[in-house]
Amino acid sequence: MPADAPVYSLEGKRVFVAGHRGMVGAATVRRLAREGCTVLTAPRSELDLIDQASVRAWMAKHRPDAVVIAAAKVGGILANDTYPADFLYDNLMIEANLIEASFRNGVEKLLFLGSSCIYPKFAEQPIAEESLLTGPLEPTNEWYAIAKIAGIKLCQAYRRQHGVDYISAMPTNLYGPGDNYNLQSSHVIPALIRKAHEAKLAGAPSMTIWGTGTPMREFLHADDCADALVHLMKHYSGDAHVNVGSGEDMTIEALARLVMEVVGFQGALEKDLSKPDGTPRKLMRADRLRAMGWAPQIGMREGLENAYHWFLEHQNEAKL
Ligand code: GFB
Repeated sequence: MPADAPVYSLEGKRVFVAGHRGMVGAATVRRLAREGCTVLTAPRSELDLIDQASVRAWMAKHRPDAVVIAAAKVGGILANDTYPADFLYDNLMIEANLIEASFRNGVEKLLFLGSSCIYPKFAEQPIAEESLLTGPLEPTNEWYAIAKIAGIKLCQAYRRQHGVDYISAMPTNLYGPGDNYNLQSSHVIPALIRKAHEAKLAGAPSMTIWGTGTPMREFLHADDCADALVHLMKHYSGDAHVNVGSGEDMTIEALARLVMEVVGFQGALEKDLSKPDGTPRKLMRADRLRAMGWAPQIGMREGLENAYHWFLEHQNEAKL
C-alpha cells in the first residue's frame, strides 16, 4: 500500500478532541472543520479527565467514533522541573482513562499525542523514532517523558491485544495561538515574545533569556501540527509512534534575536545562568511522516509574527 494511501475516513464521523481549549486541541478543532466530521468537545465542568469514572461515563454517553488526545498537563522546562508529581501523575491518568474508556466504548481510531522529550538526553541527532528507550532521559522533564512513553506503550498494547487502530504522534516544541504566556510555566517562544514585548514597551536596555542560549530546539506552529495530526489519522495505522516536526532547529540565542526582530525590540540580550539549559538538542528525523506526503507550511518568521499578533490581541486572556 502506498505510504500516503488513505486508511481511515473522517467524513461523517464523530471525533472527540480531548483538550480542545489548549493550543494543540484548539488548532485540531479548527483543522477538523475541513473534514466533514462532527467534532465533540467537553468542558472540565462536564468531564474530569483525571477521574476514571467521569471519563467512562462521558465516553459511554457520547460514544465517539474517533478520539484525539490533545489533553495533557504541559509546561516549559522550569515547570517540569518544579512539579514532577503533577507532570507524571496527571498525564498518566489522562491518557490511561481516555485510552481505556475509548476501547471500552468501541472507539475505532485514536491518536495519542506525546512529545519530543521522550527521547534520550544524548540521542543521536536527528532523532529517529527507534531511539526511544535507548538511553537516560533529560532530568528536568523525565517525569512528563515517562508518562508520554507509557501512553505510546498503552496504545501499542491495546493494538496488539485487541486489534484497535490506536496511533501515537510525537510533536516537537510547539507554539502559536492559544499558547501559555505565564513566564514561570510557559515554553520558550511565548516567554521570549512576552519578554521582548514588555522590554520594548518599557524602553528597557535589555531582555534576559534563561541558560546559555546554546541549546538547540526545533519548533513547529500549532496549525502545522494539527494538520499533521489529521493527516496521520487519515493515512497512518501502525504501532510505531511517528515524529511530527519541521526538520530544522536553531539555537535559543538565534531564536531570541529573531523574536526581538519580529517584536521590534532593539535592546541587548542578557543570560540568566541560574536557569537550566535542559537537553542540548532534540531535532527529530521527519522522514517517516514526509514519506506519507506531509510537510509543514508555516516558516519560523511567519509563525512568530502570527504568535505575536495573537498575543497582542489576547493579552487579557493569555495566561499571564
Ligand atoms: O521551551 P522550554 O521551556 O522547554 O526551553 P524544553 C527550551 C530552551 O529555552 C531551554 C531556554 O534551554 C531554556 O533554558 N529558555 C531561554 C527559556 N529563555 C527561556 C524562557 O524565558 N522560558 C523558557 N521556558 N525557556 C520542554 C519539556 O523542554 O519541551 C516539556 O520540559 C515538553 O516537557 C516541551 O517536552 C516540548 O524544550 O527544554
